[in-house]
Amino acid sequence: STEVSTVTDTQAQLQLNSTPINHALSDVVKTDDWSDFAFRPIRESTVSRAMTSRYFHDMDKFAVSDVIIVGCGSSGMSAAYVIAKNRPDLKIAIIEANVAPGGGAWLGGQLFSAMVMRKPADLFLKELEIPFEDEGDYVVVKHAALFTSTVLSKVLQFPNVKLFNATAVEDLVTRPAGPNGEITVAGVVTNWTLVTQHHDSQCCMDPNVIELSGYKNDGTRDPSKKHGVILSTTGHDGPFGAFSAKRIVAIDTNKKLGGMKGLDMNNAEAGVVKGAGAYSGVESMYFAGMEVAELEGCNRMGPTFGAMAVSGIKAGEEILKHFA
Ligand code: AHZ
Repeated sequence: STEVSTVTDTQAQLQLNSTPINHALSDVVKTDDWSDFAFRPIRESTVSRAMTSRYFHDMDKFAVSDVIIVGCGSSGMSAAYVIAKNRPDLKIAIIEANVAPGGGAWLGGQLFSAMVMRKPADLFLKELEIPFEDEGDYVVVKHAALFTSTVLSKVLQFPNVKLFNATAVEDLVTRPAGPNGEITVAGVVTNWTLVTQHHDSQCCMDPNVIELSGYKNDGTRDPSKKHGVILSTTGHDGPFGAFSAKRIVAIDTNKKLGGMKGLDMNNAEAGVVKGAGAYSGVESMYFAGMEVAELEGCNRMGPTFGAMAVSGIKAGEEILKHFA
């Protein structure tokens, strides 16, 4: 009888093992040991061409862009989402110096996972269908990476958005905009970030440019068209951060860099949202996120991200009004 029971156990075990497992390849793999599995054939040069042809097509397509977003952190991504969702006809180029887009929003703070957002920023999370715990005045996303990966995936799926990562903005293209020395920004100067980091060790490695739309061949504005804009969201000062804010005060001599002040969550988040949007000193230039704190001298807020999302949304809305 012991033998019979063993057979029954083994049969039950086999039964369990043969429970169908559903996955993407179930329909093509029909053997237990995957001996029938094979990839389709490919040439190495085909892979190379698949990448390069698309990259250079995109460089060509976005050489003139309607919106150039500098920096792909939480504020830049939030702005890109709002602009791209509302205006699928605008060409939006996002330039990110890092290989990994997302800026500081992969962790909540001090390498901790959870991301805090003060209400009403939870409305943006609801729109993006990002789950959170409701703690009354604030909400918590279980991992900052869940926020960042979700916004990023939505932004990247818009056909009118191109992310150029591992690419640094090295300067702004400027043009005269009035009789009294007024200027407008008309594009960005770009380079591979690895090149940007080595200008002091190699002889001249010239950059590339992305121009804003709405200009004629002689560099003057085409009055029949809405001109493009730059939104800078490069975060607070650092090796790359506060890039456009620092450049703009060198260009606009009436403006002094405010400099980010000490941590005060309530004042910082209100200040950054208030200061987000069009920069009055230089036409076509917009700011959001922590770069606003550097430009205008707001406090920092530390690890609470509501103002990053909301300042991006606010700047995005102003840009949409410009194109309306
Ligand atoms: O790599 C930078 C980052 O991903 C990128 N960036 C900076 N300079 C650039 C340049 N060209 C291209 N010259 C550049 N890319 O900009 C991104 C900025 O993202 P971030 O997350 O640092 O900025 P944010 O303002 O969106 O979010 C700030 C989050 C912070 S910092 C903070 C505090 O210190 O108190 N608190 C919060 C919530």
